[in-house]
Amino acid sequence: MRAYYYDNLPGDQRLPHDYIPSRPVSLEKLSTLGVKYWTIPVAGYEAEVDRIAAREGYKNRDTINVSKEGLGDLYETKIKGFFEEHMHEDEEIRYILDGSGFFDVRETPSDAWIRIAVAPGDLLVIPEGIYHRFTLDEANNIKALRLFKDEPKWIPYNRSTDTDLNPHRIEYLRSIGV
Ligand code: KMT
Ligand code: NI
Repeated sequence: MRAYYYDNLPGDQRLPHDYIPSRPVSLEKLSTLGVKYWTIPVAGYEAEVDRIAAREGYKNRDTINVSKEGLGDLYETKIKGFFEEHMHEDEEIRYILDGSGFFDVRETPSDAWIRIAVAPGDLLVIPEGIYHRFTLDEANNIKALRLFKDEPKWIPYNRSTDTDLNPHRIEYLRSIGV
């Protein structure tokens, strides 16, 4: 995992969009935004992921393959949807099994984008209520375990004046002390 401020320059979302020189973001900074992170070697990952899942109450899981092959006819629509700025009413928990990609999360109160480059072995928890988006990188492939607490709540609520008033958004801002 590597996190840095997104340069906001126009151009392909799959490019790194790293400032020159890069403006790195620390794990502590991510933690103040409620983003949690672990690294677990993919070889024999099951036991460690099970342990964290039990501790954190992640009862269910499935696998998602974001690639042309994995998504078929849904590919273009999904890729567009993932990159719309949105929030969820539950955590978004991803353990990367293969490939790579970028999760962008909004820093508050600056509203700057922080880009989190993920690779196999990364376990990332994006808190409920945070504004975020996802894109593949130029390799165009990622395979991830999606973990969830109870019923999957995958609904993306695209950012708007309505989401600013969503109770999960308000609770998120309270939780980070904003
Ligand atoms: C999501 O909800 O944005 C995704 O599942 C993206 C792909 S998982 C690496
Ligand atoms: Ni999401």
